[in-house]
Amino acid sequence: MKLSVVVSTHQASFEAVSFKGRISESLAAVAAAGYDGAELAVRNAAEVSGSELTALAATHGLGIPAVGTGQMWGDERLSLTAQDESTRATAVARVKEHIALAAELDALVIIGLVRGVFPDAALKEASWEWLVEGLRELGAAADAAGVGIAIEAINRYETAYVNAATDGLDLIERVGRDSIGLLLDTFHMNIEEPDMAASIRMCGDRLFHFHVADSNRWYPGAGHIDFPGLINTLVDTGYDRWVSGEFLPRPDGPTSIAKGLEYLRPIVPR
Ligand code: LER
Ligand code: MN
Repeated sequence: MKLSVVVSTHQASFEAVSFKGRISESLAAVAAAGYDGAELAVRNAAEVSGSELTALAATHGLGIPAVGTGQMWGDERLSLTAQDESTRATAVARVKEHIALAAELDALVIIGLVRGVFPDAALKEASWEWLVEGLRELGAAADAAGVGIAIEAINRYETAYVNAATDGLDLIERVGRDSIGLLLDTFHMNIEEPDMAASIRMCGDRLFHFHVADSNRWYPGAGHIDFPGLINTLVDTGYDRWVSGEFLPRPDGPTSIAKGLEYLRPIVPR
């Protein structure tokens, strides 16, 4: 398994990223800290260059496991379940640009809050249909581009769509596309999963990506999640993808990534 942390290519309202903007300096800091890669949070794929990012990551010897899309929701309120049809179409079109970027970077695309948050009660069924339709269209584009999509299970206080692993597996089955798998995030799992290790096992090879933050969303080791047990479970299930730190930059970005790696490196097999 390889270790990465999340950095944002631009300023963003989402807090749990290690660095924002000044991507060249951010990647240099992640590499200097000893990580294998940097996951990129990208609001608008049209504002970054895949070839420049590939070259920059290579300069620092870093892989890019995944490209996040959540800032489209966080900063522009674009979502796959927006009531307004043209907003949904824009969200799908913009995620397709992420898919093209991810193809250049050899990365996954993450579907987090771009799915939307809380539907109006009267629109609940329609909203789920919109979500399935949007994901089918994105899944087809991802299949054609040879890119994987990881749908993230996110806790109930942030969204009503897909809070736990079972919800994610149900949705994936409904969408019916091979390119789509799940992203589990220990911060959300600690709130939603009845048994975190059992949920990892339940996902099996549908688990495409793994976010780590401790119970307080600080770096792993700063709270009470049993990371050694969860990492052992990942190993047992044959997971050999990335473990990506998505935690608050506290007390500051450099300290958090250093402490996170100091804790994770001895327990995550290379
Ligand atoms: C994004 O990966 C995440 O975990 C969510 O909490 C975004 O709001
Ligand atoms: Mn996450």
